[in-house]
Amino acid sequence: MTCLVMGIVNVTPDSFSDGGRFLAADAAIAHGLLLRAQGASILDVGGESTRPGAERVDPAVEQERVLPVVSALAGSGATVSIDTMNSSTAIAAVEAGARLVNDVSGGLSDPDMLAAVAGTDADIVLQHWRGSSADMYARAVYDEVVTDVVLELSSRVDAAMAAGIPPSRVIVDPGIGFGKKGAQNWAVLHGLARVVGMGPRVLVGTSRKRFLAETLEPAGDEASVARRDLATAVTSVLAAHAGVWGVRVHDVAATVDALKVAEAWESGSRWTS
Ligand code: PMM
Repeated sequence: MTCLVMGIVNVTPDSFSDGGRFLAADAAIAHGLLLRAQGASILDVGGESTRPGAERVDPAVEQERVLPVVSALAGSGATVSIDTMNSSTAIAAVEAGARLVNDVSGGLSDPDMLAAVAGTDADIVLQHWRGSSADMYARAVYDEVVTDVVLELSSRVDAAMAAGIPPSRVIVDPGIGFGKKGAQNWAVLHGLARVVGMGPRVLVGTSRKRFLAETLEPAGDEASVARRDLATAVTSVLAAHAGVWGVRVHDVAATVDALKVAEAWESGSRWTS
């Protein structure tokens, strides 16, 4: 069971989880370096919030936020991913040293995204997505959620191939919390092995998301960040057990510890006296 940890470096004033604390480039860079020291294999830098109801950000503003952070972190030797739905930002970030493009819309938001990434040697994360954050819950209607997610992701992998990106450069992500309500997220996680069975590497992001808080507390109450981080460490271990390639988290230290414990548990089967 090996599973990479992708640490989240949000450079937005309105991210629901860091509340803009890392808006300044210097603070974001310092945060990224800390996450790397804690064991993150990849740093995911984003300049546009995707929380439900968030407004879109102009690509120029997005680039102003993320490019100094991408180039400093890549320059320090970190593997950097750029979390963007804009092809211009993706290309500028790859030029600044990013090795992965993480598109939560799976290439659907910007019609130029797949062709743009095809022209680089970056990998691409194609996330399951059914529309922009403003109204994503209106589209949370599924026949059978795992089957629908697998089929819709497969069509995005096909679109990437048609644009010239080989499957070896593709990572798929079931998009926890994107166009999915509470129990639908648990259904997808329960069926994660079927997403892994598609073939490409799989990334999963449960970190601090609302469906975790809903499970921890009776409706209406807000679970603390610390409790969401503990819950995230548990879901990340279970995702690793289901065979995912990576987990995207805020609290890297907690998830790295949890994965180490799970690995020690598994390697017990190799113990001989
Ligand atoms: N979730 C968020 C943002 N980007 N990218 C991928 N690949 N998968 C996710 O689940 C994902 C993502 C939203 O969370 P944040 O606002 O806390 O970063």
